[in-house]
Amino acid sequence: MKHDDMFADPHAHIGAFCFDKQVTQVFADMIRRSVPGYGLSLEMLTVIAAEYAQEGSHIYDLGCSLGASTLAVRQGIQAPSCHIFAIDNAPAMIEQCQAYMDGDTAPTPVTLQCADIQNITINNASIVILNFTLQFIPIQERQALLTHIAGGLREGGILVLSEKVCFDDATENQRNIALHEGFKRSQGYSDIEISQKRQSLEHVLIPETLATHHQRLDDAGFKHSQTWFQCFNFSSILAFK
Ligand code: GEK
Repeated sequence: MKHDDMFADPHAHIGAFCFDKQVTQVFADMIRRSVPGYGLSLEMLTVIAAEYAQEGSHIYDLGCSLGASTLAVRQGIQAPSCHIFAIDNAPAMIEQCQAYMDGDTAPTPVTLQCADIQNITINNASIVILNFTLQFIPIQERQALLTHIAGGLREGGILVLSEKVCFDDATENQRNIALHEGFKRSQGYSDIEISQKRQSLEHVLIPETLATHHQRLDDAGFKHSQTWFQCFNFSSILAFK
């Protein structure tokens, strides 16, 4: 795993964050040291897959990056004749992801697709995963995507939605941002790395409140949604069709 030092030196100009080759090379280290609870989200995907993957159904990992969530669900699936579709629109991610899939021997077949998750077919699904991906979709396009996902899920199917979140109350919001930055410092990031990364993500990763997410899931046609994980300003929701 290559160490993430992308923002370690002072940059004259901070460009908008994008998922290019340089990010792909350090991504496994970056996400683990930046997202509190990321490892737990993967462990629980294995548990969730054992519980919710239905026989003969499709499982979608939307914004799969290097396939960590795909490998976690693949390990957990007990139901026969499932098929996983892992999709990302970053070519460098898909290329590296393919190499990881080739090295994994779990039986459920995986098809990788380099595509925008807003333009894909979703059908016959028992599990759809958005593990820290919706936050990169423009806010005004999020409802259509979730409605499309709900439409492609079987009865009894679920969506796992993990996101960075914000809070309506400014003090609570600031407190959680400070705690998240404390987490990053504990993982070895310096103040300059934290501040340059924050600038780079400013108009790229747009968090919303948990209440906004739950309301949108209701509007999309999910019967019920439950926050199953929260650590500071990172959360994961299970939504039930
Ligand atoms: C994990 N889920 O390790 N279409 C397809 N992919 C997209 C789009 C889009 N419109 N927008 C962003 N992405 C992974 C981690 S990372 C989270 C997900 C993060 C992709 C983008 O290329 C990137 O690979 C991924 O979504 C987000 O469990 O970096 O915080």
